[in-house]
Amino acid sequence: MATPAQASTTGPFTLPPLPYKDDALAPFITPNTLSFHYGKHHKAYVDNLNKMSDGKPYAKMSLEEVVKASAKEAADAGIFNNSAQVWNHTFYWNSMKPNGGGAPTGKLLEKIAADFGSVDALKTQFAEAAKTQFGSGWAWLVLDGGKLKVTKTGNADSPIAHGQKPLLTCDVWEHAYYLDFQNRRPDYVAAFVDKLINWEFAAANLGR
Ligand code: MN3
Repeated sequence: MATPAQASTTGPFTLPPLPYKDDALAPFITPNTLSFHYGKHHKAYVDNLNKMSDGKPYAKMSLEEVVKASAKEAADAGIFNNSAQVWNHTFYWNSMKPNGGGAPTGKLLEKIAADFGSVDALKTQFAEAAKTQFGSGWAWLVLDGGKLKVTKTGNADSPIAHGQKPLLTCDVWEHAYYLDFQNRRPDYVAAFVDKLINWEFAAANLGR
């Protein structure tokens, strides 16, 4: 029983709509998980960011600019954590699609073959990063200095704060999977890699 999320109505930062219906990723990610993860967690980051940035120069910046600027200011860790979590979550929703998984094509496939050897090698590395991120965080496929790499970040941290260009991400905070998989993070990660990845989104992020 999903509760429709309320769009934030105060402040410059908004909660973007989910790119699919809340039952679109079932049975791997259920409407119950999406209603909490998107409707509560993601929304709370937006609301917190609006409160924390009120009256500050950050309120006039784009979300991506806020992430990059606040990453350099230790005193603005709260702004960084909430802005990066807003950005990371929107990117995560788009990294998945109904009937996802499979394999990429075209330029992305060629680039993966060049930088990882094969799609299976990339999938294995990505799953390993997602499973071994200690505690809360994210696994990523990024473009870094012209080369595709698998990375992981802790808590709210985001590759966009480190000069890398993300192509895909998997949220490995417990709130992403605990209602559906309990402590079985490896099963959630396997479902993400095999059934949910949106390779068209990754290809669009790689660019032409
Ligand atoms: Mn999350």
